[in-house]
Amino acid sequence: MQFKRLASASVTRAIAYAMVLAYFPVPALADEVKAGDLVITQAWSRATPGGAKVAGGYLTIQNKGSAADRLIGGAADVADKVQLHEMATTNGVMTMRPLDKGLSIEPGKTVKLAPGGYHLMLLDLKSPLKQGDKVPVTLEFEKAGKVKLTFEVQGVGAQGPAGAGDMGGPKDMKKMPGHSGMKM
Ligand SMILES: [Cu+2]
Repeated sequence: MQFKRLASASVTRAIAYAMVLAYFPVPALADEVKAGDLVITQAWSRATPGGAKVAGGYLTIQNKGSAADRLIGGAADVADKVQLHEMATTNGVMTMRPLDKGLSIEPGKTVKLAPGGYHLMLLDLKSPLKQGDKVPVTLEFEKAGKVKLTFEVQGVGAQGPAGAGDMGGPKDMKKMPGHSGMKM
């Protein structure tokens, strides 16, 4: 029965390993940008199909300080404008609206801009985004000031940065009005 015991031990180990991986996904994007008390990671965007003139921008912002900061805007060479948006469901319909007052990053908190929620919107793209592109974007925070980042462009249907797996966002982005059909 020696073999059986060994086999089950290795299965147990494999399961434990898989669980560890599930809880601590290996970050595929090592780029970490620090600006004052803010740490920004996983900045990514999505390839634009056809002649789409808008693209979303997603990232994770951690505030390690003791005071709130606020993301108030951004700019990118590739786009005419960069806006901060919020996606919400109103009467069963997904809509989005610009956050005119910016987005507060409370001390000790991590704010995620992701499909289906807060996001940056790159408007009037000068050229389409292609998978693998690295798009420089400058964000502006009330306290941390201007912060330069690079958005790594993922595939058209990506729900998260490379290697991060399913981020739990809505499965069917194509049905969302606004992102594909928005004209501004
Ligand atoms: Cu938007």
